[in-house]
Amino acid sequence: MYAWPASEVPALPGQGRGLRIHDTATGGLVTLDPGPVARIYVCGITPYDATHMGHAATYNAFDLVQRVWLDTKRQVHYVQNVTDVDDPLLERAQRDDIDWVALAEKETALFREDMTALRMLPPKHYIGAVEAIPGIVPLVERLRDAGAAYELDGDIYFSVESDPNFGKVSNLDAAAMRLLSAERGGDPDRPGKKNPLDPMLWMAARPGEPSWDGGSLGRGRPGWHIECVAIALDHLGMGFDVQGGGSDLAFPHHEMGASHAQVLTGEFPMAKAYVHAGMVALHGEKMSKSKGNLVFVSQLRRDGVDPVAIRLALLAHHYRADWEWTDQVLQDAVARLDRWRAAVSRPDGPPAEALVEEIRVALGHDLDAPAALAAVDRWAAEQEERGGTDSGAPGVVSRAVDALLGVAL
Ligand code: 5CA
Ligand code: ZN
Repeated sequence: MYAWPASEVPALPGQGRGLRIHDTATGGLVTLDPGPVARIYVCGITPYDATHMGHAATYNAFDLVQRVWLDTKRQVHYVQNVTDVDDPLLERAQRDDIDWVALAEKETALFREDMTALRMLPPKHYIGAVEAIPGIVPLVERLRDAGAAYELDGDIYFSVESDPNFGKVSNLDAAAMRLLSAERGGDPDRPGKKNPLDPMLWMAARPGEPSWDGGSLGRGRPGWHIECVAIALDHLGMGFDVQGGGSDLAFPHHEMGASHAQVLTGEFPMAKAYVHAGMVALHGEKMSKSKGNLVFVSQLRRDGVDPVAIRLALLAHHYRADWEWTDQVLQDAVARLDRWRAAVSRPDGPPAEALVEEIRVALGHDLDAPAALAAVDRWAAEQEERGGTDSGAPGVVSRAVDALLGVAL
């Protein structure tokens, strides 16, 4: 499917820096050394409700990854999916008595608008689960033929025991995995499974639910994890640089995806770094579509909030931190945006080369956006207090925050 329009990324003077980033699988910082074309897969939305600040924060993190790479003159090959058929989507459509396709299309369209307004760089390939089905079916058949999948009342499950590296992405103990499996779309209590954690690869058609021709699998629809594996392997191949998502995707989603890919290709890991963003909360609880404690990007936009201020509010938190959305967070961002806009509209200022370097260093070190914002704050404060004589500096600052932080002043 089509994605959304790209905003311009200005080229900056000087030299971009490489990226060190936290990898959940190894539990520490890794130095990524992509070739001339960096490859990144970011898990997309399940489009049954509007984009909330948690989604926006997660996509902001992976937008920064790309901006750091673009600054090193690399190309970025970015792939994102849309889980446009899955249980929560079908349940919401039924609850609201609307067609599930119409619901998915409406919310995906709104997501595109939100991403455009927030200046998030679009993926090169934006792929829906439904359109990926012809590529998913042969993968499930291969897993089954390799003895890594089995049938249970017509449904096909992946056997986690077929993967010697199972567990190496999330590094959790069995009890934690079981708990999270039940919370996040798994069915550990279903009788007849070989291992309670085994995830579904292909769900046989249910009455009243959409289904597709699955060849030798019979009619049905794809499981969640194989969806992302099929799309990632098709468009990026094995061993790409980053798989990204919120921390709630480490297990089971990214763990199971790595497992499927391991059995399919004999290789581990599917991604060189598994990068996870922290969870944004509202009123003390993780913002989630299922709980309904949400602040929507589109609602803020309708209320007249400048999307650039929303972006600054996201950037004020380190991507790996769990944090709480409050009115104060937004007010602080609006005030910072005013200060920055005033600063870059003055005719001159202190030289900006050191600031550009500081932003690069901050982002290169595990995407430390708060440190980057603090550096811009200091430049603006110095300009206000002591002025400056460099007439090129405000323009350089403006281009740097645009290119590296996606902030248009
Ligand atoms: N379609 C799947 C991924 S293949 C999915 O998880 N969709 S989602 O709509 O539920 O979430 C989209 C992205 O937003 C995921 O990366 C998820 O981890 C992230 N996310 C969801 N809630 C929050 C939150 N409260 N804070 C931060 N990120 C969140
Ligand atoms: Zn995914």
